[in-house]
Amino acid sequence: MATTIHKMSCPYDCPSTCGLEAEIEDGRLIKVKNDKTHPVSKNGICRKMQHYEQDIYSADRLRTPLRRVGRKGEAKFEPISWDEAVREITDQFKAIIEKWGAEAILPCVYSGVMSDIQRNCGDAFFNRMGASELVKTLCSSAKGAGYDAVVGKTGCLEPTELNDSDLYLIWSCNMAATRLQTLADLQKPANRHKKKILIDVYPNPTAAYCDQVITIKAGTDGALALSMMHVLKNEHLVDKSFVEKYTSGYPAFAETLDVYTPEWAESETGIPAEVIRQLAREFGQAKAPAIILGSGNSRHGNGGMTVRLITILSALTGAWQHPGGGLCGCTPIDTDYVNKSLITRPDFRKKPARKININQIGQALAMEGKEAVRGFYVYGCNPANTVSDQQLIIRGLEREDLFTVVHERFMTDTARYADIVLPATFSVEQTDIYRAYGYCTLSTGRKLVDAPGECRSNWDTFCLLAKGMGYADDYFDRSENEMLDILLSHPTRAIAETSDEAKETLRQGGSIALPFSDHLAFGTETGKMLIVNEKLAEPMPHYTAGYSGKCQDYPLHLVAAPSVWSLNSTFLDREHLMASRKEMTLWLNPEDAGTRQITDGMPVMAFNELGEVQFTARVDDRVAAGNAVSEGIFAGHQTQNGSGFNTLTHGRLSDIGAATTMNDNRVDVRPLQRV
Ligand SMILES: Nc1nc2c(c(=O)[nH]1)N[C@H]1C(S)=C(S)[C@@H](COP(=O)(O)OP(=O)(O)OC[C@H]3O[C@@H](n4cnc5c(=O)[nH]c(N)nc54)[C@H](O)[C@@H]3O)O[C@H]1N2
Ligand SMILES: Nc1nc2c(c(=O)[nH]1)N[C@H]1C(S)=C(S)[C@@H](COP(=O)(O)OP(=O)(O)OC[C@H]3O[C@@H](n4cnc5c(=O)[nH]c(N)nc54)[C@H](O)[C@@H]3O)O[C@H]1N2
Ligand code: SF4
Ligand SMILES: [Mo]
Repeated sequence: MATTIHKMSCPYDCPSTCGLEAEIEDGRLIKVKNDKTHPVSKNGICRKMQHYEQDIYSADRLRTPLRRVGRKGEAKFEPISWDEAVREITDQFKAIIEKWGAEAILPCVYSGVMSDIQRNCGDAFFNRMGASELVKTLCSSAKGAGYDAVVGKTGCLEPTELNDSDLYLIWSCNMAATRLQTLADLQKPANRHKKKILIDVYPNPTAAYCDQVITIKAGTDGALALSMMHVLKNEHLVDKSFVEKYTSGYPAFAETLDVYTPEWAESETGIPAEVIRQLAREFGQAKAPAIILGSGNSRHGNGGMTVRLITILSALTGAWQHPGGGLCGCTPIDTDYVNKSLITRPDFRKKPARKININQIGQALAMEGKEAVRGFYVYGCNPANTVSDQQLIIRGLEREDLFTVVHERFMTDTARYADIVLPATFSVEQTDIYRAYGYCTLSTGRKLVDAPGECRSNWDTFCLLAKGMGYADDYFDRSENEMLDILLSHPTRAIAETSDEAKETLRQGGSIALPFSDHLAFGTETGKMLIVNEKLAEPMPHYTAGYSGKCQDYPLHLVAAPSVWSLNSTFLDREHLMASRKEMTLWLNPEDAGTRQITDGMPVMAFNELGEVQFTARVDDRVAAGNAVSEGIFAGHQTQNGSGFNTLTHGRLSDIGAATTMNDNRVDVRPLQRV
């Protein structure tokens, strides 16, 4: 049988959106390799995607629609046909709408699939229905809001531009997991001698590639940024002409900096004042220092303010005017490439509906009476593992009067509670458009293989459900191929301006490189970087504590970090990756461990007012005192006491951006055995 090779994109929630080559033989995906012509993945892809075919042909994959026959959560189901499934779902939805109104139905989607058509097509269906609207801020919207508050719609550094930087501050980012290709670039001979400093709450795996590791008390990064700016000001390292020309508000801000001495910051951050001074000097003396900013420190009650302060810091020395200088890690693209409203169809919604923040679905599922959610439709998301307030979510999913549909590829912890499970497709079995969020690339991929069994894409499923609901709009008659053609033939201005060759690549399936941004063309109303932003409730940036800083009812600050071996709750089916990831561990500082008689490798219980979660202790003197850090998300059966990390996290929102604050919770820890 002849093998054919096709270009595709990684569909997952990862800043790289690697270009891949799929080897197809006899209608099956045999192998996935990196696309050597792709600007991001030319040198390789991560271990997770190297055996994509193992997921696609996994024996654990869902292959038919299922109806619940056991108790909720028991995962006892019987196979049914799509006709039966669609009838049952639409009958239930119609009955709920009739009795309680459409807002009693809540969709739940996040980032299981990141391509635009499959991720967003459900919005059209639920807009048409008039269902409750999900506010989708589970990831990094505080970071986006903090960055935008200073520079508006201005693209940050594209990682390729980091080749021109002369100092790297890798701040709250585990590049070894989330920006692998860029980390490889930083190791190239031309960049190897440039100093790399990691600022994190624990020595994450990127520490091995850094010259200096500074660990900080979680949630206090704003204090570090302010005291660095204090030093820059006092030691005349602020570029006055840059600040005057490109920013507004500095004189008033500068006056506030006097109190933020390194000694003050030492007491907040736990970093010795001398280390802060030295860091500020190195940063101030570099010509083109780059801050590579991850999302970790934005997932706090003060996350938006922290990112505002770091964005301002990145500019005060004038770095933004030099190639390679500035901030990398927010979105490098300052314009829209996909006309998303053609997919989401806001015009289908006849009147505004109530909004429910995804971080608070636990609370939403607990509402009673007229307010109660009666229908819950989950796709591309696994809230029973990935969303805060896990035990409250599970109690909600257990409600007998909640009708739950889960469209999934595997029997996830969320799917176990469904009344109806629908089997979903993988990226090679569907057509879509993919815009990277960490690089300047745009790609398309047409369906390459048929899905096994009766799996259907999100698009096809919503079209079927729409018919069942009696929605006659043309939208729901289209195929996903036609939807892609529509997107490409109603291009945004940015796509219209690309070359004919690029347009053809997108029509056929493949990747195009997009232009980098002009980092000095600030997308704010005044065209200047806003050090003081009068539109915000707090115009003057200053130090604020997060939830855990304000209320220290438990002694340790709990933080979630990404695992190299998984991607949120994706890849949990892959035995080899799971064997490397091992069990759930909790990193602790020796002092915090010692006072509790905890030693390295010991089973421990972390607890707070929300519940208890068992971990294996990992004691390391590089973890900042007061922090307790755990990598990765684990399914219930992979945990040690049945409870996952998010059992311990509240659904509280960030200061701006209404984002998750899952890194901003307090716990205590006790040993489960004697020394
Ligand atoms: N403890 C802890 N919690 C976290 C995080 C953490 O680091 N630690 N990270 C947070 C962050 S940053 C994020 S973005 C969220 C992500 O959380 P989620 O949005 O829940 O994303 P995933 O867990 O990656 O994937 C969810 C499911 O989508 C399914 N899926 C994939 N493709 C498709 C498709 O085409 N159709 C359908 N119907 N389903 C599909 C997958 O099988 C998977 O089970 O988690 C957050 N939660
Ligand atoms: N292998 C792998 N890749 C992934 C993911 C994954 O789970 N695994 N998740 C994907 C997703 S959804 C996203 S959003 C991106 C995220 O990718 P990035 O935005 O680049 O961020 P992360 O690499 O997740 O970095 C989070 C880091 O922040 C640290 N941190 C947490 N709180 C603080 C704090 O208060 N101060 C400081 N200084 N550091 C803090 C954590 O310890 C962790 O090392 O990665 C994506 N790629
Ligand atoms: S998960 Fe990230 S690094 Fe791995 S192939 Fe996908 S985009 Fe690339
Ligand atoms: Mo994310």
